[in-house]
Amino acid sequence: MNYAKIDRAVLTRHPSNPVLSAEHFQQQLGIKMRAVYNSAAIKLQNGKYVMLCRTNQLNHLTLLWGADSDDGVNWQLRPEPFAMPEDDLWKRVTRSVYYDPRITYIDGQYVVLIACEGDQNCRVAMFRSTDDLQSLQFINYINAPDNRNMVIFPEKSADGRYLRLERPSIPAQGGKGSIWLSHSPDLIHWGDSYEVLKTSQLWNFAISGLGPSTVPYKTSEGWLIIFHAIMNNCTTREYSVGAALLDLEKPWIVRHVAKHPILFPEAPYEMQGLVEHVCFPCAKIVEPNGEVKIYYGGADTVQCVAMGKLDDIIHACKHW
Ligand code: BMA
Repeated sequence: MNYAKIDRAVLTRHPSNPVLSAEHFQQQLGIKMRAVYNSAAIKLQNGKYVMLCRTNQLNHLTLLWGADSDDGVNWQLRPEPFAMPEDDLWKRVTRSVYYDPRITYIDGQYVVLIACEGDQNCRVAMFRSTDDLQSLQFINYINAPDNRNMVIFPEKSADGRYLRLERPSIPAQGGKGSIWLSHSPDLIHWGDSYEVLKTSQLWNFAISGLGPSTVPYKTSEGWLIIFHAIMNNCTTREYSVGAALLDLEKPWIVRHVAKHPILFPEAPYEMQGLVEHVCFPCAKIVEPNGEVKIYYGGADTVQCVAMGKLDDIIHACKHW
């Protein structure tokens, strides 16, 4: 029989998990929150780490809350959340939630994409920061509904265009379609789009949906992408974490994809919470020594980190 004989995990949950939770808000700031999860994290040019935390208040309305760290594991919450726009369109677009931030460093600035759900279904708001993520400046919404899970590549294409991965919702596919890639001359206007990875290429663990999750990382074997994968069953929707390598020149071509998740819900803080059986990544940081930190939400309730080695994840893409 030809099947992947998987003899070891490529990711290890950090023993400090969850690295941020509502309890940290209570301990550090004396504030009651309901949940903190699906947060973006990045290592700044100065070597410090910043997290943009998706935070649910007790009424489940969102705040985006900054946290700082010297090691990417122990986080200090800032005293106040980020100031967000206050205009009427923002209120309408984010009436339910704004969520699942992603941060890309490109052109000497941090570009932050945040999915928004409200009166216009899902749209993605783009912000930028030129002060090491101390503040965010709203730029624009960068899609007509319904599209989400957007991540911008950290480099432009050979012909000088920005690249993003995204997950447009396709009603004929139950709203949970494939990962796509689009191009832009200016980060605002997007097109020249290609389908990248379909649920049917992975079958069971991704059969109910897929979405790009973390900023692509360039390796000699291709652009490493991490995605979330959804499998509906009788009682739950399991969200696990997948990995693939995209062609360096034509990143809409999948060179290798792991046919098994590299992380799936097992720990109690992933199996139980506001939404059960969820590992949902929004960031990865690759250290100079090849250590990878994957930042993911557990059960839509707590913020977690899993550690691995770049070479092992590439191995999984090629051989699992
Ligand atoms: C997805 C997103 C994520 C969430 C997941 C599980 O559709 O909304 O933010 O973690 O569902 O509830």
